[in-house]
Amino acid sequence: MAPNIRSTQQGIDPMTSGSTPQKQGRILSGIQPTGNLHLGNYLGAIRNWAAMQADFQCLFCIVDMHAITIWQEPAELARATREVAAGYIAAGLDPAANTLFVQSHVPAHAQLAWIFNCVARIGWLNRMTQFKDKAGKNREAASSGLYVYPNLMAADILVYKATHVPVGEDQKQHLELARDIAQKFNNDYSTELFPLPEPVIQGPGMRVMSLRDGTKKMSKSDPSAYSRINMTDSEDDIAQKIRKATTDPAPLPGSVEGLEGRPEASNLLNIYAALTDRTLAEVLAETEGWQFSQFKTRLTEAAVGVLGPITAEMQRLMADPAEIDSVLKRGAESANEIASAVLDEAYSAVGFLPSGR
Ligand code: AQP
Repeated sequence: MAPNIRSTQQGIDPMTSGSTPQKQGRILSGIQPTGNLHLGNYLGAIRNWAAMQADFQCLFCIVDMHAITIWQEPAELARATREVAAGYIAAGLDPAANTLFVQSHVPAHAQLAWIFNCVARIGWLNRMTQFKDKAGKNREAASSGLYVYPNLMAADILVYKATHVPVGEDQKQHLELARDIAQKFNNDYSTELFPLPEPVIQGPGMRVMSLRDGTKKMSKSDPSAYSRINMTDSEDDIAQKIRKATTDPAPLPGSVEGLEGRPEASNLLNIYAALTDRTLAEVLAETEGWQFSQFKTRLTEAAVGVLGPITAEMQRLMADPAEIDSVLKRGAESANEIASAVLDEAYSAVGFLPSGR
């Protein structure tokens, strides 16, 4: 059933509110609006976040400020921001029960990030492998925002005093840095303002790989449209992309060991297992000895079965941008309420005079 996105987000704190069951902590998670949402974002992140809603107070952010650390066409950034919002809602993140918002709508992220630019050491940032990966060979030409990206990510988390952060493998180092920043801030300013956020393993730790190359992550920015299944793809698109997915000549093995050295087969079978909520071993028991053509038909059915209703709901939402914008406005109000109070505490700890606002 489509969530009721018209209900109002209240500016209450569900962790302390008497009318809400006690939550285990506060989660902050986000996706960059850098292109089309894909199956990797769904299976590796959004689906797992949906499962956490009952136990945690969740803030689901669309991190547009992170996105522009690499050039984004303005009109495309705006489109992708609404698409991520639609994807969140359509995949079951309930904006009535959680806070769903755009990062740039909450100025406290940037304000706290500036303080963190002055807390984090250059040596810490120099160790970040993602900067090296994303900057590529010509580091001098990378934006300075890309370099301090982890300080902004620390601010995203700590401005809500988030206790838990769902992270994929590639973000673990940044979360460690956020903990180091929290610790150094607390030490430098003799405060206990910031909790040290804990990583949460996202579901089964699913990493979806490219359909063209089983050793590369499925990614929004991969130039090949055939490398990924988008959450807005039609049934025909999905069928065609799976049909064209790279494979090898051997039939499917009956055991996990039999997938060694077969990254494409391994990826497709992992996707099938995730889509059908089974283990890899269970899936291999079903598909042992199959040719890829037979398996691809079954995989397509599973992908269409899971993504079809989500895609339809995303399309309905994207046809009404005003509805999305009003959800995001309510989310920003709620997020600003928490973030501005934490920012005030941080300003006071640093010795900034009250602004009288
Ligand atoms: N292929 C993937 N498999 C599993 N999880 C994935 N995630 C992304 N790709 C996969 C998870 O989605 C969340 C949001 O990621 P992001 O958009 O903020 O950044 P990203 O990881 O850099 O995603 P992309 O698609 O690769 O974007 P670009 O191409 O812009 O860099 C994270 O939780 C991530 O783990």
